[in-house]
Amino acid sequence: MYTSTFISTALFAATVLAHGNITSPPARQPGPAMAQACGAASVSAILADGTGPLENIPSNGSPNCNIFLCKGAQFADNAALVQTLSPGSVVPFTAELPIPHEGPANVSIVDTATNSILFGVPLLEFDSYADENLAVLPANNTAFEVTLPTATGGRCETPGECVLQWFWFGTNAGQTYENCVDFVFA
Ligand SMILES: [Cu+2]
Repeated sequence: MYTSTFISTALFAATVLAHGNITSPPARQPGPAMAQACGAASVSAILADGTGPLENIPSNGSPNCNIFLCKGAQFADNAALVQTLSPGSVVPFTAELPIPHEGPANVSIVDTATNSILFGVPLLEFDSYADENLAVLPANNTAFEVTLPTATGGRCETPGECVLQWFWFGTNAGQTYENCVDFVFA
């Protein structure tokens, strides 16, 4: 009994580990505020595999929890990670994609109050990202940069208002990935 439980647990872990995430700049992490908003199970799911898709993260159904905004991660847990960025500057990103799934991806500035893209369009878009049929992924899938808008209209000057969001949807896998970098313009 013990042995079979151990084996099935090990297999499960091997199956679910590692799909992809942003490694730099620092992205929002789960914490006590997320446990409060979304339930402890959602935090446990991310701690078990920080690269898993949104679809693997249970929500408690609370109106305070939106897994489809920053994977449910809350600003209150990440105030120390806020990046101060200059309008018009170039921001390099690194990502890891241990299990690629072909599909569209983008990086955009998202208004966290409305979960909508600011400044009109994504800063960077891929029609086809993380194509597992390629022998080697293009270098720009895991190292890329975005140029921030110069005309900010006074937006994104308050910590928590805006995030730089990396979004990727693996079409055949039916898996959605998001990581959010908290920032302010200054
Ligand atoms: Cu995956």
